[in-house]
Amino acid sequence: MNIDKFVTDITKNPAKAIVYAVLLVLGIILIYWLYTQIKGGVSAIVERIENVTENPVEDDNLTQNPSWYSGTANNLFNAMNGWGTGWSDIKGIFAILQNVDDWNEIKKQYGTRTLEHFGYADVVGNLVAHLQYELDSWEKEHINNELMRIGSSDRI
Ligand SMILES: [Ca+2]
Repeated sequence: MNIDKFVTDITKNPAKAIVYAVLLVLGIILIYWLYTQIKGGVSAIVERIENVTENPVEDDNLTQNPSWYSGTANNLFNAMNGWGTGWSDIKGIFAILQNVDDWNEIKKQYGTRTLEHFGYADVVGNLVAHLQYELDSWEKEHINNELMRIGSSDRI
């Protein structure tokens, strides 16, 4: 675009100048909004990873055999990985949990894994992040009620 022609054009036509000004302001607002969304997403992931390391497990409180926790972490992963979600498997596992240490030990065993979604980006995250990604709002509410029952402050 010829700058001189552009300046002459908007000087002759103030309405056009107002339209350009409004578009410029909207553009700046959109860029700022995108920036806050990306920044918020990054800090949320870091926060979740820190939460996992901040939950110490009282071994004396564990109600299942030690091998059950790593097996259950694998079962939860398998229920979520790939197409669809094995909701009945996930629901059944949460019904077994009796206290916050049972839950924290599963989170510890789960660590950080990668969910493969064919045709979509893979999802790297911990157990809480993966449940948030996989479950619908009704399922999340059910899991949050279970987390409250066992005395965990985690929410999906
Ligand atoms: Ca899935």
